Amino acid sequence: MDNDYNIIYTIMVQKGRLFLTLLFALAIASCQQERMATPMNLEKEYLIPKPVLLNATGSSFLLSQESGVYYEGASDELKEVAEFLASSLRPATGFDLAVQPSDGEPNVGNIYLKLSTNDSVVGNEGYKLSITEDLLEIEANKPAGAFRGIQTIKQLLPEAIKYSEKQDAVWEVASGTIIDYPEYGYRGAMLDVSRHFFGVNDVKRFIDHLAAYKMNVLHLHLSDDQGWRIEIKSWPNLTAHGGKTEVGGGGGGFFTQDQYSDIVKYAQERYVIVIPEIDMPGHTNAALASYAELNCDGKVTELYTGTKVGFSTLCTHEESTYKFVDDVIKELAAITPGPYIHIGGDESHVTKLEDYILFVNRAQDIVNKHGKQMIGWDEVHHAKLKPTSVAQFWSKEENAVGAVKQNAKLIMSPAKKTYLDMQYDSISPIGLHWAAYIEVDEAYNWDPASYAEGISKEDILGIEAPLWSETVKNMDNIEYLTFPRLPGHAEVGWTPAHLRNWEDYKLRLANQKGRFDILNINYYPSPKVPWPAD
Ligand code: TNX
Repeated sequence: MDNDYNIIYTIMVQKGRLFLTLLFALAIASCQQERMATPMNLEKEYLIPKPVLLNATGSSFLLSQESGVYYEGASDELKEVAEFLASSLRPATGFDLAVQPSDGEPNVGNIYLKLSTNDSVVGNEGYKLSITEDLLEIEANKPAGAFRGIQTIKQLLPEAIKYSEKQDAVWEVASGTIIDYPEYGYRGAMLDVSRHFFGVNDVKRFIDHLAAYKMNVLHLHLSDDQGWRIEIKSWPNLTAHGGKTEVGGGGGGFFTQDQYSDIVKYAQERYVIVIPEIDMPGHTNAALASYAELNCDGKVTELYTGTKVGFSTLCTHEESTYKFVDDVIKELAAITPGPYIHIGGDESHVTKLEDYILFVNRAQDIVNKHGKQMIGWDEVHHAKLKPTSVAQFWSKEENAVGAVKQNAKLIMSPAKKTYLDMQYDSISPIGLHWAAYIEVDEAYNWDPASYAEGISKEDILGIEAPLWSETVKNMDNIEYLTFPRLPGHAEVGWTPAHLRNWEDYKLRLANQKGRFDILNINYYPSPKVPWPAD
């Protein structure tokens, strides 16, 4: 009896093993199949933002150890873009990807970047990508366009391209043609480094996120009641004292001008401009605590680590205030190659309207005097805006319309749609909800040109998604609120409204999960998005 059982048991174990072995073999085969499935249909690829025109040709291009990155002609800038592409593909592929000039099409198997004579359709940031079995070619009017095009190439390659170590993958791209260019010239995000301070490396990582989705503006909110975050050499106490703390009483911090310039350069290499904001005449407690002469009563205030708004103001009828504004703007303009300086202008609840108007008018002149265009939050419409000035719509439609009536342009940042610091829903662990709860579909489903009555596409430079940091303390927090909403904002700014559709977009967004995971992005796994299983 015992023996019988033993025999039966042995047979079962052996069968079980056989079964497991078979299962294992099948699993490996299917993995390999997945790994080896050559991308043949460009139309099936998951791109964000969705390109304007795409045409699949049913074969594929293979990047190999033999591939190089060639660039046409003598443009140093195009060479830098080529270098950027090569250096972002080298780690995961392990290929050499030598960068070389070439005055004609290179041999089979290479990447080729070239600058065309003016193609009026694709403009400054557009590109034409043509992928055949032989060649992967980007053609653009400007290096900026070629740079946007290489983001498309990176999205078309297997997601393993995002690893920083060599991966065992087949680096193929589906063939076809893409003609692509942005709907709006201004596509940005704002990071509030005042309420909580974030260092250079965090800001650079944030810039990488913007660049990956073809965004081109980083607005840095550099001063507020809780902290002054940029070194001003002629007013050193702004950072020495005013930069010392932050919301909740932490140690704060600030950027030296060298660190700021390093950020600007890093952004420039990614065709992102940095817009510095010094928020005035309200939101100025950090400055008022650092210099007595900025206060109407001539006394410094206490540093502030709470989250109230609207209680502080510069003394708008003292000349010393304008000397201060002039010095600050002068130093900032000198380290800001981009065309804009943001003077804030929001929620100046304790500044009388007539004083506010006087202040914004003078600040505008000062910004212009230092060769820059002024941006202000939508309340600046009360002042006499120049047509070169820009209002950032965040709260009141009538404010934005008021600015448009003065021929100023608009940046669209409606809080109900674009505020990255709004919670996704009532149980989001961080964020605020004074404007709305903004789920991922809500953030995506809107159109800047039809959002508000009295504002049309011609009035709009583009869109910006601001991340205020009252509740945001570290990079994990930044990413939780930024992802996965940011790619949607990028698409709203880039892709024409008639090509945008949530049902289609959510599948493309879901497909980004692998990339988020590889990059260790702490994203909110929204139930609205059909994420693939782990
Ligand atoms: C309003 S939006 C503010 C900021 C706050 C933000 C919080 C704007 C121009 N002003 O000072 O940080 O709400 O969401």
